[in-house]
Amino acid sequence: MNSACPYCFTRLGREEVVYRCTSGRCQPAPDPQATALAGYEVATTRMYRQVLSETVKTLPADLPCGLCGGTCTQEVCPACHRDLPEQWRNRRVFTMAMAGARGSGKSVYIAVAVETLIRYAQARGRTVGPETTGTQEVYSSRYYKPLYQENKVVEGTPPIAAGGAYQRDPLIWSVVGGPERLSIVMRDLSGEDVEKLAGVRPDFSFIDRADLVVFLFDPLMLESVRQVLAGVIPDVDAHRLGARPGEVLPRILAQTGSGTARLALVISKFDSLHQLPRVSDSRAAILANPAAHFNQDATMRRTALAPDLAAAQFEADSRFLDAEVRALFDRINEESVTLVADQAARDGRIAAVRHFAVSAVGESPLHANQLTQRGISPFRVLDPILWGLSAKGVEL
Ligand SMILES: Nc1nc2c(ncn2[C@@H]2O[C@H](COP(=O)(O)OP(=O)(O)OP(=O)(O)O)[C@@H](O)[C@H]2O)c(=O)[nH]1
Ligand SMILES: [Mg+2]
Ligand SMILES: [Zn+2]
Ligand SMILES: [Zn+2]
Repeated sequence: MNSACPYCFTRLGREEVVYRCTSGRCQPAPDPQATALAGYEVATTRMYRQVLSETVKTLPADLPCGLCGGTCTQEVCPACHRDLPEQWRNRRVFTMAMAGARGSGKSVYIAVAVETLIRYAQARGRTVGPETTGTQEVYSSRYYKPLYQENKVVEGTPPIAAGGAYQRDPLIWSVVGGPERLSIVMRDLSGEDVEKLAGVRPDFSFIDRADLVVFLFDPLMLESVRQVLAGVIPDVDAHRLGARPGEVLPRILAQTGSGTARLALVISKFDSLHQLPRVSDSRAAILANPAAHFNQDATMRRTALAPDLAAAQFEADSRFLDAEVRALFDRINEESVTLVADQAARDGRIAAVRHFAVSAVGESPLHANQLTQRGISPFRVLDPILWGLSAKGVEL
């Protein structure tokens, strides 16, 4: 697993390097290629490329600027021209993107997955920390604080072209203590953007290049589930009800084609389905089955096992869960979602698809200002990420 650009997810070749002028004398100019891949205006200073050849056997650490005579020291992505973090070229980089309709739980998932990842890695003798101060700041103010300190419902992620689009910069986490330093890059998406996606878009091409696309399917968006659960689950988020997941997934899959990305097709807010046994519903019996894999979570228990054994158990458990969740899609009359994803895998547009069920919060919020009563109790949140990592040969 080579390094990859944390913005556009393009793998960095070992044969070329691009630097941009950092003398301070060259002014940034509008950059059409960078703008197209970003989805908003980007300006860059003059860039210079060096390719390995007969005469150049090693890549230089900087390049002279032909315009101002200064030195170009900032390495940028050859595709989208964005600045790469320091020492980035030699990292192993795992890239993942969150996808789903408005309110499907992407941002909450990121917050809870990061916290769980930190705890899980710690139990495995590793540390996970923010790679950049940007990640630290955005994560803390937009994800961690609202959820873990203020116990509030987080705000909808603004469209990327709008002001205040904090998701422009990816969240970058480094995992230290394993065989090699690993970086995990997460890109959050605005459901509003996703719902408007039409055709194949350069600014969404990172989805195709991602190692893992986590697509959140919110069961509460289904009329059939909503009606049954009315009265059991409060409707705090009714005002930001998004599109049906079945309409959104094809828009995401339309961005794929290279067969790189693995698709985790995830039923989010699974705690809400756990409420079905409380009401009289034909699906209650399956969901109430205590032996079902979607009623158990062994994530933290596996950390006590030897890595090989933990990986084997995870794989077996995850395959069972996949089958159960597939069957569940059938029971909620959304088998078309599974079919569309399977077709993309068969056509080689994505590398694979697997089904998951997660709950980030663990319960439905009663008020926008009170996210949980019992505190956040994540359920199976790491599964999609562990699956994606394991496919790349990384066993956390
Ligand atoms: N019951 C339950 N509700 C959840 C869970 N996770 C998120 N929610 C609810 O879903 C709402 C939306 O979550 P967000 O993470 O903001 O959704 P999003 O997908 O980021 O939405 P956009 O940013 O608009 O695309 C939250 O405010 C919670 O009320 C969960 O695990 N269980
Ligand atoms: Mg969001
Ligand atoms: Zn890039
Ligand atoms: Zn210059």
